[in-house]
Amino acid sequence: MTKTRHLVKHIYTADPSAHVFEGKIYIYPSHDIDAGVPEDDLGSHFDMRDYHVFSMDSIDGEVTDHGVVLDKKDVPWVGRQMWAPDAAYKNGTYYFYFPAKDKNDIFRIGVATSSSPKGPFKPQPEAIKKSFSIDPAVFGDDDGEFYMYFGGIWGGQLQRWRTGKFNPNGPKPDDNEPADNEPAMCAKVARMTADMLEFAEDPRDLVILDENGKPLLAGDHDRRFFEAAWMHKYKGKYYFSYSTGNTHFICYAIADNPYGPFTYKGKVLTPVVGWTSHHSIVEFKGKWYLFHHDSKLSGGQTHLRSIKVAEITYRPDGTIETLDGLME
Ligand code: FUB
Repeated sequence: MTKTRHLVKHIYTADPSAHVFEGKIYIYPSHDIDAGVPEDDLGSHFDMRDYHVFSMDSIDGEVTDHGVVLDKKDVPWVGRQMWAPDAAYKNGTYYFYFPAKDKNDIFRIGVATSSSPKGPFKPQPEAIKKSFSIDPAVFGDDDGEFYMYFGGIWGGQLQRWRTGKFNPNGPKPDDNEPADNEPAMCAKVARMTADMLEFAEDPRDLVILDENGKPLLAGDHDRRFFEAAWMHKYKGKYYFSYSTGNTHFICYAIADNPYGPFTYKGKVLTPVVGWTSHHSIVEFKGKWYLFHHDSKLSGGQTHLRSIKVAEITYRPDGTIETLDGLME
């Protein structure tokens, strides 16, 4: 493989969540479209309406498009903007998790099921109770428990939930953010119920500490969580990776358990072409890969992105070598 390659060229795709199911790589991305909505800091231009699933037998191999697996018109609670999804497998069923704005324009997270990793997926009639914000990543631990990691600030509305209730007001998308010298807002984590359809507990804060054991500050834009949560396990440690949003890095932090606290460790990926950066990390046939996206194929248009893959390397101490977002 060259250092990186675009995987899908016939439609625009973003936010790839990759998993190994039935011996193949399955990718669950957003399906970017040009809906003609002007760009703003709330991400209104990301007005996606459905999802496709892709698979490949080998990392260099052909990518198969399995077509539309879930459409906005089939989900009764959804108003608009179907954003970054993920999938999980348990006991013969595949679960597809997706964020979307409800009819009140509040982001919620829904779930749909299928007997095949290819879908199509049948949605639950309601969003997951107590779900909010965006970018679900569902991680299955070795003991059989599953956890959802989620959240995203500005367009993802996390800052509007700081009191525990949704605050719809404010002239700017970021006006409920903490001050620069206050602890940064946290991603959220919740254990899933045995049937995978609900949260088994109220979502908790996923705290990221700096090298001195202090929570990262809201003003630390190069390191604090913004969106695009992902969890993987490597040599018994929990790796939480995420996007820093307005500084465009993919960073990671490590913990000894799925709830943390996590300690910041470094960058996985430097900025790509385009505003957003979003990823997943997965092991396949003994090697580790970063699935991500950029806007190169659309000439840099923020809302028209294309998914990619690149190999990642762990150093002997478990840290990850930083990849260049502009690599070819
Ligand atoms: O694709 C829409 C949003 O852009 C995602 O939910 C974010 O993570 C960012 O990639």
